[in-house]
Amino acid sequence: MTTVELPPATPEPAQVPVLSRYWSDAESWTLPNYLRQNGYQGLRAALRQAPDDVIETVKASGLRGRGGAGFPVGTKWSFIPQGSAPGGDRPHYLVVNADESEPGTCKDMPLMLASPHMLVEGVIIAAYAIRARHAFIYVRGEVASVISRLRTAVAEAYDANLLGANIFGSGFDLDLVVHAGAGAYICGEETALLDSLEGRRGQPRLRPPFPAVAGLYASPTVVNNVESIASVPSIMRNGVDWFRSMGTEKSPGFTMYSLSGHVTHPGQYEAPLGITLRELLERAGGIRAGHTLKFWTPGGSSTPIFTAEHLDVPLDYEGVGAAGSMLGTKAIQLFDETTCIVRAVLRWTEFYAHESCGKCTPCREGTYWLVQLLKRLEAGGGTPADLDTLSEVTGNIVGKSFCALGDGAGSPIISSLKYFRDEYLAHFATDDHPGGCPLDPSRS
Ligand code: L3W
Ligand code: SF4
Repeated sequence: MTTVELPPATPEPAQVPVLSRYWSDAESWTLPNYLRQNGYQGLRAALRQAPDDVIETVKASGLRGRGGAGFPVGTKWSFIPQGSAPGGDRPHYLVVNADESEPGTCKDMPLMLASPHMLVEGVIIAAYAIRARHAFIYVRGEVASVISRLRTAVAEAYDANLLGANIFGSGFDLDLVVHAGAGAYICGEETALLDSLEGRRGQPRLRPPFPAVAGLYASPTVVNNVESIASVPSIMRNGVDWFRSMGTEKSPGFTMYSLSGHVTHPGQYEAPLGITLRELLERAGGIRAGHTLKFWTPGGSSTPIFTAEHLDVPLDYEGVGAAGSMLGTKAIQLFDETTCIVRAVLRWTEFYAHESCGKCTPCREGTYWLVQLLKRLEAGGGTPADLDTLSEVTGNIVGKSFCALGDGAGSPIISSLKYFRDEYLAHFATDDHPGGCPLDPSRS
């Protein structure tokens, strides 16, 4: 093992791309290439400061969690009890939530494939700040290529004394483990993830206590999303003002928007927070040729849908919230006029019913019955009373389930009834036709 020599840092413009800047470079994932991209300069800057100062910097940057909830990252780090505070004597842990599985969400996997060292560097900085000596990256188990890429990067980091004992001669020690999950969406819920990491079946725990107080092995634990942690090195390198010069006051910085579905060029689009879908579509070539936008999700299937009316909503936490949805994971799934809303909602609901962990009755039983109702409605066999039942069953899940999966399952249903009730009604059989999707040309 030899301690790595860092080349001189180069200035960075306050503009995107930051996270995805080197994604198309040959072998962007290797340590030598990452070092040429100002890699580990953020760590060096952090290690020159006291851990509490690093937390203050991240707090001042206003960086918000990119995993769905938008909780301020520095604030979460500051919850970790220190010194003589209750719990301050227990070991601290950092856990990266890389269990990306929300329908439409596909930003963390390419980030880890192309720039695994950006995440590893962020992990070391975050662990130093919260005084953790052990960190884990909990990765979705199905994505073998990502797991392998991460493990190679971690091995490179150990060889270069960027992990292990006395990192950069600072006296700070850190071990990092890449742990593969077993393919359950619920393990993306932070407390289910911790149960799974401890070797148990992944099911959500009661909160509070939040992980920051009692997390992994009942010890203070920070759980952060991949993109949140990967954003930290650039803040440490370039400073708070640099970060805040992008995005909005309450949602500062840059982020990854994932565009999928009926769009000309699907993919990852890095942009300052607050960009609109209209602007993103200009970059992505618009809705596929000859078609028009019908509905879309701003942040994955757990966030209430939007329609073409919402093209100019600022895609930041406040803007999307004020318009009646959530920014979530910024997974923008786009659907044109050929898509049956009932069929789309059924597909999402089948996903939630399949992934319901079964711990609480409203979600376990409710999602099953939602699927039965939606199947009947989609096939044209329902009656208007079924729409009331659909709303009632959904109302008995949302806000009454043990974790956010139940709320997420209700989002597409409630919002689709708000915007497309007439299309649900148009599925019912009449004297003129046997029912079914009105967009289906074979319906006589
Ligand atoms: C200490 C307090 N810590 C809150 C921490 C808490 C967590 C974070 C946010 O769900 C959302 C969900 C999905 N003391 C604290 C505290 N914290 N109060 O802050 O907590 P919370 O409860 O607001 O959200 P959450 O449980 O993290 C995340 C939505 O994201 N979502 C899900 C995407 C799924 C994926 C995936 O594919 N894996 O990302 C998309 O919209 O519905 O609402 O760390 O501990 N007083
Ligand atoms: Fe499990 Fe669903 Fe209840 Fe969450 S809401 S605890 S996923 S059954």
